[in-house]
Amino acid sequence: MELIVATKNKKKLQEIKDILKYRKVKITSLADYPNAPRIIENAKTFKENAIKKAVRIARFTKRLTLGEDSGLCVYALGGKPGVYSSRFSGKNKSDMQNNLKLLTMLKGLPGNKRKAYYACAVALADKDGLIAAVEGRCYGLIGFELKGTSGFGYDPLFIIPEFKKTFAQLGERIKHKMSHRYRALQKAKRFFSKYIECSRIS
Ligand code: ITT
Repeated sequence: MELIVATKNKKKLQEIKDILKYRKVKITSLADYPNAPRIIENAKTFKENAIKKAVRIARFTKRLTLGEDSGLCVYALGGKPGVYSSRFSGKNKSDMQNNLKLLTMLKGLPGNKRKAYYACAVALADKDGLIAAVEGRCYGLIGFELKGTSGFGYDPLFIIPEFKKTFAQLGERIKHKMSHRYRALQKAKRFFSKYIECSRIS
């Protein structure tokens, strides 16, 4: 059995593999399908983008596909960077540049005004269309400086209040048990298991 993860982000792919822990499922990604169509992420919600990724790639490959769209939403910025998280400081800019832009925009804001959440939408589709779409969130605070080296994206700034540490300091063992991606994938797993069960029966 193969599951394509419709992503080009290697760190996101690794997190998905680590969280799903499927031993009998071969997890591939867009790196294995260089001719797959480019998905333009122009929807207003994470869920719509995730559905678009899953449905388009499943239609092209005729295989079970997982689409994932995620990002950071900061209350003081009206939910920004949101669906624009990966290109917050412009196209082809680095995670570091995105983090520095965020710090600049939040300059002068006290700790209690730095509330934020990570959101993750996961969609499953096969050649016949969408199977399910689910979402997960993880709440935290944006720090005053970058801390830690683990993870990717905004992890050096994203503080989990109960630990008073960023995801980048906490490391993957803790992140993968409480992240937005973990929560969305836990919900998606139910649909995935049912799908496998039905494919075995038919
Ligand atoms: P694909 O579209 O190819 O999957 P991408 O990196 O562009 O790759 P998204 O459009 O879903 O993926 O944008 C996700 C961005 O949100 C990501 O690049 C980070 O900036 C941020 N992000 C999402 N999840 C994160 C996490 O777990 N830790 C840190 N930053 C995260």
